[in-house]
Amino acid sequence: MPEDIIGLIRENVIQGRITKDDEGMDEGMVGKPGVTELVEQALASDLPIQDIVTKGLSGGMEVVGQKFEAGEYFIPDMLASAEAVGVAMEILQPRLARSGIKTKGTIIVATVKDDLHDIGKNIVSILLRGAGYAVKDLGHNIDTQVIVDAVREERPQFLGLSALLTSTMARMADVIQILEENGLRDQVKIIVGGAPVSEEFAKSIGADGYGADGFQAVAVVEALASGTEN
Ligand code: B12
Repeated sequence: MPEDIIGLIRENVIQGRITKDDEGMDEGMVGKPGVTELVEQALASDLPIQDIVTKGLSGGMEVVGQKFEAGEYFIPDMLASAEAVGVAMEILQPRLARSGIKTKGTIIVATVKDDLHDIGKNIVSILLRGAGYAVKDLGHNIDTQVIVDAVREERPQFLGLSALLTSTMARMADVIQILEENGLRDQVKIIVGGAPVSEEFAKSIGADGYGADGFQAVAVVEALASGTEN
């Protein structure tokens, strides 16, 4: 059943199993398809990439977060799942990337200072590239001044900021404030995202847009580009 493939991808992200040879958390998993084999099966079955990403990969990471919070998972477990998502996105990337298309605009993305979470930002980057934008990914744990300097030098149309910790969300406001102080705020549209970020928070710090997931990130950028955002 094709729908089950998505469920199995989700389960194997939770197990942190990249290939059929991996053990995972539960016993008796060796030999069963891992994320790599399952994502390839999903593509061969023409399952929507949006479902693979949101229900399979992000859905799995959501459960991993719950398990970490419950004290059931530890950092190495989170990392194993994170790696499985990274491998899956590498497989999906060629399907998402459009070749030979004139870029619609440039976007700089970064995870803010003191925040090491980069899976969500990477997904956003891949989907934006797939939608035809030239993405410059500065990486994670990026100093506020480095982001500001990149905006000054590269003059992108968009800046996408990611934060996964309540303690690092405020760095997004810092970036906006320093861009303002340097007279650079008006030349770039800023979108923000990450699990603790909300539409309200985005508005409160003066961002131009918020996306709850990678697909929304693309929709928000497209709306800002065409001036149809509210
Ligand atoms: C994987 C993970 C890690 C990995 C990160 C590996 C990596 N390379 O990214 C590691 C092990 C390093 C890690 C470390 C820590 N983590 Co952690 N981690 C997670 C976990 C389980 C999953 C995050 C993830 O990848 N989600 C999947 C992706 C696809 O979703 P996403 O990031 O939300 O991104 C989507 C959207 O948010 C949106 N989006 C994201 N960015 C952007 C940007 C823009 C512009 C837009 C528009 C949209 C957008 O689109 C994305 C794609 O759909 C979360 C739990 C959770 N539910 O979030 C905890 C979580 C974020 N971690 C947490 C904690 C506490 C930590 C540590 C402090 C643990 C510790 N004691 O050391 C450290 C902090 C390290 C640091 N300084 O950053 C807490 C944060 C609590 C809080 N309120 O702040 C969480 C919520 C777990 C929990 N429930 O307790 N973590």
